[in-house]
Amino acid sequence: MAHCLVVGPSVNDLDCLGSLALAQVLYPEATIAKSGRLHPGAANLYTLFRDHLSLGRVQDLKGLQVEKMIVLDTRSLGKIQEYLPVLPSLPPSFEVWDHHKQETCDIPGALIHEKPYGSNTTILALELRNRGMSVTQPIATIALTGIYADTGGG
Ligand SMILES: [Mn+2]
Repeated sequence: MAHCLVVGPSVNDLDCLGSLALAQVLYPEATIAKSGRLHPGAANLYTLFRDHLSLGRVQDLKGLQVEKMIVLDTRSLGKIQEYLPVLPSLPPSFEVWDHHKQETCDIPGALIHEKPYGSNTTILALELRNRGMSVTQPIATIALTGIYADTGGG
């Protein structure tokens, strides 16, 4: 059965957490995993909002057959290494949402959605708006924190 897995770079920062929160709305069928390591600010936000997030742990991915891996806020294979060893095989397809336009993508065959915005969360927020999708208040709060953190707010 085709299955999507959404991840961000390890360590997850606030922009990554914002991106994961919006991915939860964009990909309601997907499994979404958080890194085992969170930046201190992201760890605080996660503690406050964990009931609104459906983020699995890396160890829970064991044996998951992933048809497509959706990668947020990075395009570097090195930054998603944390998740790959627990999967039975390398996912056959990758989709990337990333704002690091100056970086080279080394994820094999990745389809890249990229915009030069200050925060990666903004790319996903605009995609949701384009699709006419709305988010709950807690998800919007997490997203705004990510945008604020990556655009000069902290
Ligand atoms: Mn970012």
